[in-house]
Amino acid sequence: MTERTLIKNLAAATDGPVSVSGWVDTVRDQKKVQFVVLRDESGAVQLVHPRAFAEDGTPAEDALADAISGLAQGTFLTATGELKHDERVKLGGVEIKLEGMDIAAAAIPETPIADDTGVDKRMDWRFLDLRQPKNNLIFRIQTTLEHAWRTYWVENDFIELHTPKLMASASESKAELFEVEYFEGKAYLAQSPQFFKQMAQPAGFGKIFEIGPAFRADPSFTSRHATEFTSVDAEISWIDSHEDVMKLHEELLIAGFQAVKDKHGEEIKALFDLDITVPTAPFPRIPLAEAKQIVAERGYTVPRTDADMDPEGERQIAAYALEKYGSEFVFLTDYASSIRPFYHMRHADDAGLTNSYDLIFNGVEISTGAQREHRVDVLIEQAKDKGLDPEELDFYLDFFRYGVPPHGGFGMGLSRVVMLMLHLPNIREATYLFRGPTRLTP
Ligand code: AMO
Repeated sequence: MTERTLIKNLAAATDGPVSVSGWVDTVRDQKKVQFVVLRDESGAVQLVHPRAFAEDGTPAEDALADAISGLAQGTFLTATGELKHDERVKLGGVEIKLEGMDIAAAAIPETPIADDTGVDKRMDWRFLDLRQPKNNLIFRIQTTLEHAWRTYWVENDFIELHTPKLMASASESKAELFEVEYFEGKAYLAQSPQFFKQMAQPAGFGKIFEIGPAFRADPSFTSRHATEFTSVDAEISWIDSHEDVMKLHEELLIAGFQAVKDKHGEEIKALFDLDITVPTAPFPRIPLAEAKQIVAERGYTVPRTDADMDPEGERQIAAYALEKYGSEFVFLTDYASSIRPFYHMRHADDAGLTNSYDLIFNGVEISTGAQREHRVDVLIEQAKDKGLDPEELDFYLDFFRYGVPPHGGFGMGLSRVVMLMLHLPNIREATYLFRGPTRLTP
């Protein structure tokens, strides 16, 4: 493979022969000198070529000049020449005096998207959109985040799972379920690895994690929902309560944010004008009922008392946590059993509340976690309470019939974390290829 210099590293390189590869951004074809701005995934640089003239001042044969004149925006080429630092050059303080070009792939002259193109059309042309260094950085940050999480898990003796995404029944509520034809019968796309990550507990795995796809047939068009998303899940045994799950969650997020700040802090500042704040534990914990009161005192009433926080409620409680505790993260705890799934453990002294939480980051829910009900008789009652038929859940209930440690865990949307970390306006920006009710391509 050819060694190549990333454009962002040119400023720190010494003057002399250099070779860079990238896409043509603009060509300024002047009478005496030609300029080409070349971009790669890390930045842009100016290439310059003074045209050749005969002694009498008439243009001389100049194959390189002809090639430059014929360049279309988006053409991918390798340029060789002499790197020169020059403070007067606005673009990075360097330029390359061009000596040769090797065109790998010429582009069609009309580029379908420009800087001001709307997000939907940009998604149509996602590969062009992703060429932007800012967009490239989003996915390098995501890589660092996932790597830091895996490192944390491996160092803490977790086992990585890959649970099946084709299922015989729903894994969350029956709403939002994708049904697919499966030979003579039907299958369903996994909405979360919930049942199978719990199964790893009676299997004796103890601590597990998974980063994998989840599917929700959610018809809504919001800035935070996708029909397919990457779910980051963990499940641990031998817990006393959901407090142990929240502690794990905090440690994991701190490790991830620290790694992102260390590796990309400067680039994030330069491209997003943002300082990454590494959170500190403990994150504030506020019971949901109290959070609703706090929000009401701030002048916003969540429409229904028996419901989850709505988006405005989440924004308000996040603003409160930031003002009062200086924290971008806040756990909302003790959700009512009426709005939680049957498998959440209920309070010993108040069956109306669960040992569960949602984690809000910069005003949006990024995760749900809970201690699970592991006593099979209680679990069956809770399922019935939710109108579920225990017979349909028999495969799941079996996990609890042969000795299961008390356990709990959480599920977290990867793109939501990235979106909120970088203050992106929409989950589509933080998803490589977004899937929504009207988007199945590219
Ligand atoms: P929940 O349904 O709250 O909990 O999902 C967990 C997290 O997954 C993300 N998420 C989504 N992201 C994008 N688009 C969607 N349509 C979408 N739906 C959910 C969110 C959310 O907080 N099994 C439980 C978790 C557990 O208890 O372990 C579950 O799936 O960030």
